[in-house]
Amino acid sequence: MYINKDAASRTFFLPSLQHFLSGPILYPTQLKIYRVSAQLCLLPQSGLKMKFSLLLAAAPIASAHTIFTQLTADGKTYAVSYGIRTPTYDGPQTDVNAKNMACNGAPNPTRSSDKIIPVTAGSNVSAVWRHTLESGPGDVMDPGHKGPVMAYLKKVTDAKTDTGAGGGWFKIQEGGYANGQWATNTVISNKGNQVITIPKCLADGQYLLRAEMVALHGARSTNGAQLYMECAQIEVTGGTGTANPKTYSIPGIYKSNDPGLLIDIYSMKTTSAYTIPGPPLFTCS
Ligand SMILES: [Cu+2]
Repeated sequence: MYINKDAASRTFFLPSLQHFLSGPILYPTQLKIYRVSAQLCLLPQSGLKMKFSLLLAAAPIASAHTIFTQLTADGKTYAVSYGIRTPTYDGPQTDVNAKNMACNGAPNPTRSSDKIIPVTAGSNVSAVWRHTLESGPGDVMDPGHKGPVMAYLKKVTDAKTDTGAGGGWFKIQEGGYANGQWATNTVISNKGNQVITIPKCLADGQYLLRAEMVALHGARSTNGAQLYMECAQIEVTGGTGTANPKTYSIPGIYKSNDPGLLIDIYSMKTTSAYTIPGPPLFTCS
């Protein structure tokens, strides 16, 4: 079983196991984690040994967290990290009140970019998600990571330097839970592409495009939701400029006890309703 040697990867093991084991949910106290060079071996202390063997044989789990690594805009897919503030480690943000909830950052080493990507208002762009900066389309995120997917914009004077923290944000895309399917799983099956329509009614100029996936496998406890986000630096042209979106602060759009962030997803049924966190969706009409 090959996974990140970082201790944080322990947190992904449990949802992975929960995904593959339909029966009991395993908690850390039931497991002993052995570190063998770059590999981690999980050995059950009792009980589930046979299921474990099957799991180890059948499913080398290599996809844990995720990163918005590159943008496709106006038919062009830009290089990984081009115009996007990508981290070298794919960990989540978990404190909804942290400044780094805006465009990622510590504890994940997040790098700036001196590039700005041109985008035509009214077009669809794709935020491309990958497990790591080196992963391909078959390795987007562990499918046991289930939750909503969202995108936000903020108009800025200088997209290369604006930290993103503070007011000015509005939501332009969201997906939650419908018919037993989470939006994150739709992105995974779509080869990591989160399709986002850039509203036609925007004013031209520079924006930060914040794409976000949320994993709720640990969200039964406060701050257990894992939020993944990066900001792309874009220049919008062709907008009609008629938009006057109500804007919100990041941090500020989420509370740790939001029903969409503090939730036991394993008790949900196919027909269960789910409340997507954050402000209402902005649309032009
Ligand atoms: Cu993860």
